[in-house]
Amino acid sequence: MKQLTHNRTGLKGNLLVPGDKSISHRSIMFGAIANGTTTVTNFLMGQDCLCTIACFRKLGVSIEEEAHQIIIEGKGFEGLQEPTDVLDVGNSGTTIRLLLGILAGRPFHATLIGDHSIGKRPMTRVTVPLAKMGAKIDGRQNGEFTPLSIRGGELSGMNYSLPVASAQVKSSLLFAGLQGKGKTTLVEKEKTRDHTERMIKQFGGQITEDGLTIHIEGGQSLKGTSIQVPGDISSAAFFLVAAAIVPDSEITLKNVGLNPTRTGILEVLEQMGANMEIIPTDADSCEPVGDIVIRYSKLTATTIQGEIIPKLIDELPIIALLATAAEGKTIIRDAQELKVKETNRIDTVVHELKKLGANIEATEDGMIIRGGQGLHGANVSSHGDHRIGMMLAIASLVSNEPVYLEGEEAISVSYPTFFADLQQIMK
Ligand code: SPQ
Repeated sequence: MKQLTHNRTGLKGNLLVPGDKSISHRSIMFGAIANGTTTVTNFLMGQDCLCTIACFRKLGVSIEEEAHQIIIEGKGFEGLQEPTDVLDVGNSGTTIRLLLGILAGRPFHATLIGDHSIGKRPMTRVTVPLAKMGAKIDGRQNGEFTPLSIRGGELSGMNYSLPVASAQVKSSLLFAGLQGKGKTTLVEKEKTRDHTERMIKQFGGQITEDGLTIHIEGGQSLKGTSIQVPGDISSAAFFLVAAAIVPDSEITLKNVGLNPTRTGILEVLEQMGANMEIIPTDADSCEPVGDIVIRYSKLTATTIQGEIIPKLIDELPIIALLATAAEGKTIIRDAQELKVKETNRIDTVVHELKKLGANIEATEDGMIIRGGQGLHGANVSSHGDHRIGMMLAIASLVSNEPVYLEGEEAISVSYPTFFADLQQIMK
């Protein structure tokens, strides 16, 4: 159990949050399937992305770390080799779902496993459409859960409407579409993060987007490039909320990714009355980046629903904490996808914040939080979910008694330097 700091005032300073997790995963995957050398700077050395590196090494790809860069020697899709060992994705949903799309077109067999949490996350959302394109995939409970085994091969393009708003499903099918015969057309339910689409273009591929419809031609070959990974807005979110709710705070988060498919948290902070400035910077990146200055302020409740949900899906645990500090009733709707993340994030957020005295209730597709009452001490748990662990660490800053966190090691999945960064703004 880790004793967390409580009753803080005045968080101050500048922070450079680590590289974006979604973009880091994709940089390895595209580097591996492109022809030539790809260099990646500001790669996130979190457990999830290290699992992606380990899986691609097992597929025969040379991936080295040199002078703070990751260097990938890609030999095209054809360069991937049948692994002699199981591919272990650890805790990472992104790794397993996107990897399945890549392996779907490879003429060999692979077995994919993950940790206890991965074993509970639904996979037919990718395995069913990949099978339609021609891949042979099986797994526990008819391919719903790991361990999964896949034998890829010749794929055909297809027209497919995604039944869930999911960047992982979309990206998996785009990787398969790149290898398929003919054109693949995908229609998204709602716009989700578009890092895969941007990266296809950055690696010299062709993809067209028209509202929620995406077209990709099969048989394309990609060319290695250099990728600058921006800071992860999902990691920055914990400190944005910390500064917004801890009295007398002012912090600046530098070099944060500001891709509009990810900035829902900024829209919510603005709606709630946060004192914030966003300063776009001119970076050599295909993703928009900028600095964010945020200060403590009085906050008011809001309603979060509809098409903004995919733009802040991973931030909903920390937004729930934000709402405990806002005057009035915050309602979160349309967020049923939270139930199939590393934990059921509706249940774990409600359960843990209640222990700290929050007035919060779960609904079928979200949460209702009545804010403005303050938090007290308790023993809390991450339940092995990195985002729950970090949310609770930020909650402790505004609790009036000590908070003890069990399972803090889960945080290394996406933010291995989280506690050191928190210390830096508490000096
Ligand atoms: O990789 P993983 O475990 O699925 O990670 C999470 C997270 O909180 O870091 C979700 F649990 O982020 C997903 C995100 O929720 C990362 C992601 C991506 O990189 O494409 C997309 C989202 O998932 P989904 O299921 O909505 O596509």
